[in-house]
Amino acid sequence: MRKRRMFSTALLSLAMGLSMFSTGAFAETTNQSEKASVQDSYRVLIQAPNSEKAKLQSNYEVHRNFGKEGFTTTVNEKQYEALKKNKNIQIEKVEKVEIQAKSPIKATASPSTQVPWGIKAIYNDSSLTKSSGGDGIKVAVLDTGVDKTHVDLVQNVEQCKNFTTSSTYVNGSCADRNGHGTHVSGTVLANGGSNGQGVYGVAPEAELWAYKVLGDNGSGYSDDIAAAIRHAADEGTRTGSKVIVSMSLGSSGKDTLISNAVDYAYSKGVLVVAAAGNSGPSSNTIGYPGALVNAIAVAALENVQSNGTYRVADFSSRGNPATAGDYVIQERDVEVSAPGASIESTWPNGRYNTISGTSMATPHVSGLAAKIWSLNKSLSNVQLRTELQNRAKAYDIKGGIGASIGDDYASGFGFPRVR
Ligand SMILES: [Ca+2]
Ligand SMILES: [Ca+2]
Repeated sequence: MRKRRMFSTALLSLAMGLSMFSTGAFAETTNQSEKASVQDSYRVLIQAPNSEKAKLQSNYEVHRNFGKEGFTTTVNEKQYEALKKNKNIQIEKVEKVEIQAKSPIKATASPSTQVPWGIKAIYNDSSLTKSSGGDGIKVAVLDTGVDKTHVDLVQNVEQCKNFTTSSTYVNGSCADRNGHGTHVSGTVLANGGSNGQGVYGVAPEAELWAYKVLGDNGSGYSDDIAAAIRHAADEGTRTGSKVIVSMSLGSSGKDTLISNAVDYAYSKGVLVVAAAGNSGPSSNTIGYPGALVNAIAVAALENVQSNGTYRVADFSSRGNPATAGDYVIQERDVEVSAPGASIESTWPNGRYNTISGTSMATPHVSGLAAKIWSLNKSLSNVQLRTELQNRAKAYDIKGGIGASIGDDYASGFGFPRVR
């Protein structure tokens, strides 16, 4: 078995076919398809005419069925090469997607502060002692799962589902053996804990839908993510709820399944927030799904003042300079920025940790969106997005490489805040 590879902070190492799974995730892959060897397996999307489809599906176990968009399965190199020769079908590798965070520092039993700097910054209140708001808003965090018994989160966990192991999902299963999902969930809605000793997120009364779409190593497949996005939208419709999909993940490549799922969710009234990526500071390094027009791409700010404002972190992926400056969002534009460096939040086993990344910036915006929406439930997702943009314009970011007065390709419209 290939040894676990250490990730760089960025998603640049996403070369297709590289095996980046830890031992735990290997086991999951093996369960899904005994037919493919673990060493060189790919998740692929196959589109085929009905006659051909039946034959293929008897030979290759279907992982997910997307109807007209095709179906996904896991194949090895040899099978992949053979399928590529079949002129009757279209086959493409499914994009691998990763968390957008650097290595965590060190888990601790208690937080160094109950109100982390990012929460104070987004509230624009340096003496804030607790946060509030978000009641009734569902925040679907698509990530590595969550520690649903963490004292700071337990009251807010409403759904817990695993999309990585079956052709639908496993209800009640969202164990987080990575830490990333627990961390970003805490930034959205940690409530200080039932013991009153924990940390606060931005919107501590919002409800968490913990959708596990990434394995224990922080990597996952686009088909599972697309399925979870669609499920969040359908659950919003079924329950008559306002839903925010928060994705602290990304890849350098655009994926059709995720793009279509984001468009679907957006059309159903869901607000979609995603990390810009950690491949900065060069221009045009923004990752997907953040780069999609219907997703809000979030850049990361450091707790450092530069040029009179917070500073965009060097690692934060930049958008396209050619389409910046106009306060209009096109594909590959950064939309807003939020605290994403040295962020303290919840960690599995009731602990706390401090991490940096656009992964950490994203849940600040998702939490703010929940807080605003909870107070203005008549807003559509599009109106809520405009409100976030207007708040960002009110706090322009001018610090960091590529940041300047007005809409820029490093920070987007600026830093949206509570007030
Ligand atoms: Ca633009
Ligand atoms: Ca600016």
